[in-house]
Amino acid sequence: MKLILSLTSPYARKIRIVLAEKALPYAQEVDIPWLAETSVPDYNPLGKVPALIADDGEVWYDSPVIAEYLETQGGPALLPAERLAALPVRQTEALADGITDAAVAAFLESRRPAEQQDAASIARQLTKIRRGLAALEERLGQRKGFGGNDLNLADIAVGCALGYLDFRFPQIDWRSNHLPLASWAAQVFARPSFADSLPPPA
Ligand SMILES: N[C@@H](CCC(=O)N[C@@H](CS)C(=O)NCC(=O)O)C(=O)O
Repeated sequence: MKLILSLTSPYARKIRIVLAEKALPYAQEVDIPWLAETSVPDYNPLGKVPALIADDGEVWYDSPVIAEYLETQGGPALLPAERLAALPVRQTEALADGITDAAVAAFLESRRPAEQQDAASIARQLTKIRRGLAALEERLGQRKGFGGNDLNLADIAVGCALGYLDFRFPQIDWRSNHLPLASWAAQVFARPSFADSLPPPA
């Protein structure tokens, strides 16, 4: 298998962590989708990473679909096999990915020349992030993790969303406002799969 990725992509990080937790062998091809010379559209018409080239030549995107595919490839299960039981896990994944989407959108807007930035658009994305964090804390409740005792895809997606906030928006300081998420994250971030997939310094 070959993963087409950028090392700063939180969605690609999600898949790197899934591959590491499942101990599945794969090669990495770094390809920055924003560069003129990118080959990413050859794999994903949407021009986004991650994309996974399977051993049979099939190409999978986006990250939820890749995660579903990898579930068929062995290693510890990260999703319940029963479809209805998998839905809450996928719902938390969607919530976490949505926080990431809002953070990516706010970051891209903030990179535009100052006079072209839309402050209202950034504020709207930051509100989504705030609401999303509150919803995550509620979903975690008193549980040890989003998957109960065993790490699952929801834990991985949430960890990547929070890690992306640390990377691009340290000023949000989600730990101070969400102590249960902070203590959960301290455990999860210590796993080798998370520690080994940190984005390079900005
Ligand atoms: N929903 C997609 C999102 C992927 C995505 O937006 N990736 C970003 C990198 S963080 C990208 O490739 N952006 C390039 C673009 O939008 O043209 C997934 O979960 O894989």
